[in-house]
Amino acid sequence: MSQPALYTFALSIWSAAAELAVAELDLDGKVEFKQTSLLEGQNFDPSFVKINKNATLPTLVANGKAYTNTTDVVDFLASYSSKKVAPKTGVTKAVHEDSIDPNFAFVAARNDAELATVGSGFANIFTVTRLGGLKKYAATPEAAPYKSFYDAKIASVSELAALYAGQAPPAAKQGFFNASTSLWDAIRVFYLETLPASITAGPFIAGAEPGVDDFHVAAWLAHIALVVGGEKDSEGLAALEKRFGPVPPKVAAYWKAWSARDSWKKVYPNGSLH
Ligand SMILES: N[C@@H](CCC(=O)N[C@@H](CS)C(=O)NCC(=O)O)C(=O)O
Ligand SMILES: *[C@@H]1O[C@H](CO)[C@@H](O)[C@H](O)[C@H]1NC(C)=O
Ligand SMILES: *[C@@H]1O[C@H](CO)[C@@H](O)[C@H](O)[C@H]1NC(C)=O
Ligand SMILES: *[C@@H]1O[C@H](CO)[C@@H](O)[C@H](O)[C@H]1NC(C)=O
Ligand SMILES: *[C@@H]1O[C@H](CO)[C@@H](O)[C@H](O)[C@H]1NC(C)=O
Repeated sequence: MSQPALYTFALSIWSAAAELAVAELDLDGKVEFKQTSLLEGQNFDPSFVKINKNATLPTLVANGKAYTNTTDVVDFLASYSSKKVAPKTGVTKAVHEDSIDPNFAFVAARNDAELATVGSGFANIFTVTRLGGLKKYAATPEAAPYKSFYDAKIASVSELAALYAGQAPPAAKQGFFNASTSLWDAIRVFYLETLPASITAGPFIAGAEPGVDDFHVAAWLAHIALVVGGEKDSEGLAALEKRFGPVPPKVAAYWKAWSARDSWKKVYPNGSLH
């Protein structure tokens, strides 16, 4: 029987949840990693869209069955491993709500000043390069069966590129600022209230050792820390404090417990958050 194939990318937020699961569940060497560069838009290769109609990472294929979202991928890994950890609770669902989408946080801007910063940085490069890959794949004959997916994706990524290029109509820009403001308001609530409330005995949500919820939440929190200015894990708590005020003690203990683990060091090499 062939190994499960796990499609990930080193800079992808949700791939990190699956990668933490692989490391924590002693599945290293038991899963075949297939690097898929989001930067180049490789996820838009029609052969991948055929596997996952939403073209997102992580994706896992085992015994001909595709697991196409992070929750299903991590649950598969947890059931595949002989090491047993605490199963997911409502926290996994909560951290995946669109209202606190960490991928949107990476590209969001609440005002002109933030738009100028984000629109001239890595988020812009990422938008332009993936749009290039997207258009290239969309033009191939193999893409024809998925035309509506490609059309919708090209429209939404082009809209972001236009915002960054200063070419979006004022109403679109204001709508983007509004959506970004709502996003950060919801992130603040999750980070300051939902997360600490979900940690009971600590340091992890599941207790002394990480469980399924923790793989998802760690990936989310690491990325939010990056977006608010913590490039390295050693700078994460200070960056979070600067944006949101004093770090809830349970969250500080959570961060320290995670960043000391071998799995974390593997997924965030050299402490570089993503
Ligand atoms: N709801 C999805 C979200 C996954 C997702 O957005 N993945 C990002 C990478 S972290 C992605 O593949 N984005 C590709 C794209 O938007 O084209 C899940 O839980 O798996
Ligand atoms: C694609 O995303 C939509 C919206 O999030 C979801 O309802 C649908 O189940 C996803 N499809 C797959 C194949 O993951
Ligand atoms: C993940 O995909 C499964 C199967 O398509 C679906 O039932 C589930 O609702 C999805 N979960 C999330 C969080 O999108
Ligand atoms: C943005 O939010 C403001 C204040 O809540 C509101 O007045 C305005 O209509 C919104 N604009 C758009 C385009 O969503
Ligand atoms: C680790 O980080 C340091 C400081 O940011 C950098 O100089 C070094 O090249 C990095 N090493 C690796 C292996 O990424």
